[in-house]
Amino acid sequence: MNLRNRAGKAFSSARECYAPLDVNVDRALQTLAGIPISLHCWQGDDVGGFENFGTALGGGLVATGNYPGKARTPDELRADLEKTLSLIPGKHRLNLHACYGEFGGKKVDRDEITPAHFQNWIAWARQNGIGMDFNPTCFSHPKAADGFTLSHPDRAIRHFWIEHCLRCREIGAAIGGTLGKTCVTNVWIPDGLKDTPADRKAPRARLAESLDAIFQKTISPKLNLDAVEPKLFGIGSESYVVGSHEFYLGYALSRKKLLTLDAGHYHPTESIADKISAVLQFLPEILLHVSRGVRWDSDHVVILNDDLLAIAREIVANGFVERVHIGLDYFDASINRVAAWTIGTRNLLRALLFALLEPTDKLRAAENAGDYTTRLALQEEIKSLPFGAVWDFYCESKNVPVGDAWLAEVKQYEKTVLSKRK
Ligand code: RNT
Ligand code: ZN
Repeated sequence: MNLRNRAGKAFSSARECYAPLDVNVDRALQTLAGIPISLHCWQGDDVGGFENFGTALGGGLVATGNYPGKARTPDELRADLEKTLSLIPGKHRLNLHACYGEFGGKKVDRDEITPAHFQNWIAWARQNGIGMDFNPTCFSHPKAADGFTLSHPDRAIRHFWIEHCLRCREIGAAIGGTLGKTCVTNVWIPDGLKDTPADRKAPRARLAESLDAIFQKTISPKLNLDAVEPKLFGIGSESYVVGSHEFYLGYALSRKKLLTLDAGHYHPTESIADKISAVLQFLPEILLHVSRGVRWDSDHVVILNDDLLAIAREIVANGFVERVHIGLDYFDASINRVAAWTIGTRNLLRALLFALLEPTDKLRAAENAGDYTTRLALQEEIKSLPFGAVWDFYCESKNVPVGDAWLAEVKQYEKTVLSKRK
């Protein structure tokens, strides 16, 4: 029996297992095919970018490891992304940071960037039929070296970053317009303190004012949507982060912005899964940075664990697929970077598929009847349904490698392409 027949046969018997639970497997696969994941460009080169300032990675972001073969140029990064996209079922998106512009060897400062510096990326996205998202880069820069940007006490420095962020929104609009797919531009800043501040209020007041200045210009939400990303603590900002969760929740609500929930930005036992249905009572849309926190690091490669399943489940079971923009955010320099992208994205899709195969109606009926015994019993039994067969069939039907077959392709790519980058 060939692979296609085998996957097809396993799939038909899997479909039969889900039928008594009233789970429509075909509809689940259709829905999954319509959910784009925004792939973060920064996994490809350890958040390096293509500027010419010679500044090291900053803002508390640390990429550990020195696995060979990282992308050194935009063309290499695009080639690696193409390889990755060929191993992942469905149509996805690219999430680009401003420091990945193409500046032709010139020093173009962050307050000087224009859509022209991103033309190649936009053209590439168009060729590949994918949408794009965007991010100001408010770190790895001399004007962010003391740990403050939009909340900096120095007005001139604040204005520099305001100008950068405003330009990023305009670039986002150019991206959205050219591709005909709305761009989400996400503002994250590293501002914070290692030790106990004497003044927690003033930096927050300055941040609110800076954000208002950035968002003063009206940009059509068809072209670009603005998002703001909170964090509770970071490396070097253990005692105080200006843009905390409460700060940005209040900001997003009062200014009608998207809130970005990063899975690695909360206390270790605090899950963003529970926040989704809470904030979506009051906000029309949100952005997720799907990541994995491990102790003090917020950015490990996403694995198929309970946290990830819970996030996917909350999006799907509550009917939030249209209101939640899903992006990835992690960087691991200790393993093959194409594999890191592939593993995390495939896992996120598998979590979404698992959620789409949940017998939600049955679970809710049990819950509404007060029959928590049935709810728990079903929640546990569905864990051993043949979900893997459905996933394999999906990969097969989208012409991407089934099971771990993608790994052989990555190893081959490493041998023929990545290992040549010295
Ligand atoms: C940092 C934030 C932010 C960055 C990227 C590179 O803690 O999560 O989203 O990871 O902008
Ligand atoms: Zn993030």
